[in-house]
Amino acid sequence: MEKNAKIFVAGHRGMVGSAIKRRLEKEGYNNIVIRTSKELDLRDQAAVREFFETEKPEYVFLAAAKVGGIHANNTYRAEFIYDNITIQSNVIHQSYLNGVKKLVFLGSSCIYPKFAPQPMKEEVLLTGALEPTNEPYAIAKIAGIKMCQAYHAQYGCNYISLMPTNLYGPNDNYDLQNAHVLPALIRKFYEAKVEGKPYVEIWGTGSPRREFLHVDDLADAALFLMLNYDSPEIVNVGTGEDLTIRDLALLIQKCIGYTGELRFNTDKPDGTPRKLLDVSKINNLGWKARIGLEEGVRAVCREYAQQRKLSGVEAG
Ligand code: GFB
Repeated sequence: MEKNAKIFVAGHRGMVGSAIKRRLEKEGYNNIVIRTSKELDLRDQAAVREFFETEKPEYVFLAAAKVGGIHANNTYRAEFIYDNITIQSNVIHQSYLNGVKKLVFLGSSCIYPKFAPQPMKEEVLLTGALEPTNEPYAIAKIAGIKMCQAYHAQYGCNYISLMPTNLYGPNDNYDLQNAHVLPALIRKFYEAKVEGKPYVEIWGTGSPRREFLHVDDLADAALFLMLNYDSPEIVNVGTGEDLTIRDLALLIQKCIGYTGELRFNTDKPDGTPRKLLDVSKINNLGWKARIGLEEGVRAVCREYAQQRKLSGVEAG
């Protein structure tokens, strides 16, 4: 990929797309094409066709998607399947028709069966039933993987798929209902501290285990694979380490400096009991995550506090 190659980062305003764009710019790529969703609705087949025919990008990072935490996935089930299938179908098909040299598709660790053996190897895909709360999203992502593989098999397209674990970092969504657990808890602890609330509500039992990867590491992996990996077989991207939601809450509590109580609301769903990726494949290719969870969470807490324009919430 030449430094002046035309690269389309789809979803550049989201957490993943913005991290990929930052990473590309840092490496000196100087011909990045972007469109806001207002300028180009990726669900609109005709608009996507016109965009590809006009712009003719050479490389594509497909980071545009409808995403959210356990509540959003479970509530907006139709939007999660429709938006994601439509966006990825339009972008992948137009990439093929317009001679894109290589495309990176972003999946998710929720594509694997709910009770897959841990840590989850790439081979466990489609060996069991999915977690019901995010089945529509997972089915859409599985369709994206299969589409990339089908276009490789029939047309020889170099479209690769990576499966990130749960992500966090700059430009995350902090909506209390629809966010993922890590940003939601940062906000809850932050507001509880500022408002002097005696407790913070944590959804579920606190016992599910999750793995968290900083989005800058994911962007690094996406570029690494764009440059070094040419197979339609999926690749996991994670740290290889997980922790319970309770321990994540304790870490965030410490970073925010909140001294109140943690209360677990077991009326809320736990979701998958454990979701840890086996990352030996990407490690053997020569890539490893670099940002430790505590370091990453401290940075995000600090950034969140700054954004709220309030001082005094220094990490630690
Ligand atoms: O991050 P999260 O929403 O998604 O929730 P998943 C992870 C765990 O944290 C669940 C608990 O056990 C939640 O019950 N949790 C505790 C909370 N407090 C909170 C809170 O305030 N907000 C949220 N959101 N959770 C998603 C999938 O699953 O993971 C998506 O739905 C996607 O499809 C994403 O794959 C990465 O890890 O359970």
